[in-house]
Amino acid sequence: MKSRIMAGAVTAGLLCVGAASASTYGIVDLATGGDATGIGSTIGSFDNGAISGSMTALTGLPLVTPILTQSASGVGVSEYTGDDPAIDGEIFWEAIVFNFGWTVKMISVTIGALDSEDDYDVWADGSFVHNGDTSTFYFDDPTYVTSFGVSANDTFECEADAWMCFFGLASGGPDDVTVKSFEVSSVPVPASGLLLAGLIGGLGFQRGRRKAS
Ligand SMILES: [Ca+2]
Ligand SMILES: [Ca+2]
Ligand SMILES: [Ca+2]
Ligand SMILES: [Ca+2]
Repeated sequence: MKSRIMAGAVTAGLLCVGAASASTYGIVDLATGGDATGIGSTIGSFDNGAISGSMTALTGLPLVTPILTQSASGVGVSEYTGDDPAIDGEIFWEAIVFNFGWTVKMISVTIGALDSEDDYDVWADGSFVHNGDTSTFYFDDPTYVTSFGVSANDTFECEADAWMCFFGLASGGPDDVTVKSFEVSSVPVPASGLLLAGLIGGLGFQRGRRKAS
């Protein structure tokens, strides 16, 4: 009876530790007035009070230093004066990479300025994970990263009717999207470590009791 009460107390303690460590870093808002700074530079930063990191504007256009842009729809990339301020795929791809500096668990990324012909690619630690055209993409659970990115690469297309596009009867254009927000969660490594230590301790405790009886 005494051992059962003790086991219960140990379990309750571990559950408390687990709950505390599983806190979320929440949503990082990249729209104007949100959590982003350094707009107008190649490398900016984000900080929502729970998590911070850097964001870098990239382009496939050679010999160009792209900069971060921002609107109510989120952050984008500008390759040169007059370029579409969104992450666009005109001639060369553009992308933004968000770097945390340590491992987080990705929940989702929400895309802004999404039109009918827009699609975007999502990257996790430099590897392609998704091509999509929905406003919010949910990562596979679990997806652990130190960085993720969003890119666009279609130059010109008329998805609905290619022949109408050819004769100028339908409009097409490059992918052009923004990153409006993303959500990340902490990685519960410390809790798992404590849980493991607790289990090992618990096994030792049981073994000790069995020997005594
Ligand atoms: Ca652009
Ligand atoms: Ca461009
Ligand atoms: Ca497209
Ligand atoms: Ca668009």
